[in-house]
Amino acid sequence: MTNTYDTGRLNLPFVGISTFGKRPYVEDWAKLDADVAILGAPFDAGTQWRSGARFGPRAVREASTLFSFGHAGAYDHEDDATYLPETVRIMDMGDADIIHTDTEGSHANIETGVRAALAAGALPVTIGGDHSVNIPCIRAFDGQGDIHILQIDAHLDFVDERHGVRHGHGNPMRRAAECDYVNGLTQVGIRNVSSTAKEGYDDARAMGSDILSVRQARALGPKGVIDRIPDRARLYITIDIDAFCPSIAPGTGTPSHGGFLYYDVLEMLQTAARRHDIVGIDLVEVAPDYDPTGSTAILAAQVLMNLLGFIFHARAGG
Ligand SMILES: [Mn+2]
Repeated sequence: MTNTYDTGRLNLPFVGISTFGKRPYVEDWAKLDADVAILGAPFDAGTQWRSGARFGPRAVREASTLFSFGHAGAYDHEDDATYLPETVRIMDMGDADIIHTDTEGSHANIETGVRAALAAGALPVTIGGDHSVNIPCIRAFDGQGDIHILQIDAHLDFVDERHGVRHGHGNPMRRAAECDYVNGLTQVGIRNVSSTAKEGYDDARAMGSDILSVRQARALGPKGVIDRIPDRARLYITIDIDAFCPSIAPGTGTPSHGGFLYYDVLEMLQTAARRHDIVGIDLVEVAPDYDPTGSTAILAAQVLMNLLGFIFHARAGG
C-alpha cells in the first residue's frame, strides 16, 4: 500500500534547477501571476570595500533549495503551524539585467522588475546585490501609498553625497528618507564605524529615523523593537545580511562584529508580520565567496523563507 508521499517525483533539494525554493521561473514579467515575486539584483558596483554580492542571488537561490521539501508544507512544531502551503504562490522572476559600470541603468532595470511585481499584485522580494539595490526598490513604491521602512543592518547607510556619489551602498536609507511616501524609518542593529559620519546620524533622526544598536534592540526585546513602529504600518523590510554576527554570516563585504543571532532577527520579523502589512522585502549583501561553508547563504534563504511563512500565515488569520 502506498501513501500520498510516494507518488510523483521525490524531488530532493539537490535535484533540479535552482530557482528560489525551486518555485516556477517566470521569464515574461507581464505574465506574472503570483503572491510572492522573487527578483535577483546581482549588482555590487556600489560597494566601498569588498565586492562579491553580485553572486548573492545565485547563492541564496541554491541555498533555498534546502527548504524546498515539497510534499507537506513547512510544519513548525513550536508554532504548531504549517507555513507556506502550496496555496501561497511563490514565483521567481530571475534577475534584473545588470550593465557593468552603469549604476543608473542597472538600478532602472531593478526598478522595472519591482514595478512589475507590484503591478501583478505580488509581494516583491529582491535579493541583492549590495545595499544600493534598495534605492530602485523604494523608487518602485512611488504612487503605492505611504510606507515605513524597517532596516536591519550593521550600518546606517545614510550618507547624502560624497565625491558626487549618491547611489552607492552607503546611501540607500538617505535616498529612501527623501521620498515623500516614506513616512519613517526604524534602523536596527546599527553598530561600529561605517561610512555614515555623525552628521548622517543627526540628519537621519531629523528626518524621522529611530536608530537602535544590537545591544539596545536586545534590551528592548524583539516585540519592544517592533512596538516602536507606528501601528498597522505598510512596512517595507530591508535586511542587510551584515546585521548578523560575522560568526554566523561571514559571507558579506563589510562584516561587523557584535551582530544579531538568528532568533534576534527572526522574532522581530515574526512580530512585524503579525502587526504590520508587509508590502516589500529586500535582502542584500550576501557575498558568498567569503564563506566557503555556504552558511551565510543558507541563513539568508532561511530568513526569507520564514519571513514569507509568517506574512502569509498572518494574512490567512494565523
Ligand atoms: Mn547596508
